[in-house]
Amino acid sequence: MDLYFAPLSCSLATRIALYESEQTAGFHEVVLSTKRTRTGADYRAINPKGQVPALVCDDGEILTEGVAILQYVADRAPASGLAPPAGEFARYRLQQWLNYIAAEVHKQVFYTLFNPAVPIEAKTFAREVALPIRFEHLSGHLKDRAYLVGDRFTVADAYLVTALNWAAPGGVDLKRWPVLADWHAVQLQRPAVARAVGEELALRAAA
Ligand SMILES: N[C@@H](CCC(=O)N[C@@H](CS)C(=O)NCC(=O)O)C(=O)O
Repeated sequence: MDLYFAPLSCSLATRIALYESEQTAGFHEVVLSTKRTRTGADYRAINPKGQVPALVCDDGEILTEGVAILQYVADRAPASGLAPPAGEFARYRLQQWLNYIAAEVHKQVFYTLFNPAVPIEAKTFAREVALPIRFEHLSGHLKDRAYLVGDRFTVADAYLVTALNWAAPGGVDLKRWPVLADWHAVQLQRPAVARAVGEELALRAAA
């Protein structure tokens, strides 16, 4: 497998899932502003959408969209528990959270905050209205749970820790939601998460 990623972007969740499940993969950094890899290759030849993550599977199939990639990676290593088995109700619960993080947190909030083309009024709405609603919802769910789904770390947690990393650079003080701040701090201590974040921080610093 080969993962196309950009440091500290949403593709970090897939790197975390790979490390959590001890799967090997090649890693190819994409410069999102030029849509080229670090080696100069045209990234749109891999993913015409120009977005990370993209996963080139061992049989050559190319999978895009983070929530699909995360489940694919999890299903290749069922013993990791990164996703409940397909067909069990818990799998739909996982998909519920993956979709919530993708659609409501990632796109509605952080895409709006980070995209320079978005008008200031929309950014203000995202920061002051949309974000608090979503963070309250997540806080309510996590206040008496260690993980989003069931009693072990899943790819939904990998995606959420990735999204919460964006709070500080997005000008959001996560301490306003102590449950989320504490949960995020705990997840950052997981060896696979610490390794993935540390490696991508180093890449970002070197760029
Ligand atoms: N729907 C895609 C969105 C992925 C996405 O937004 N990736 C961002 C990085 S977090 C990106 O590649 N942005 C560059 C762009 O949209 O051109 C998914 O869920 O995988």
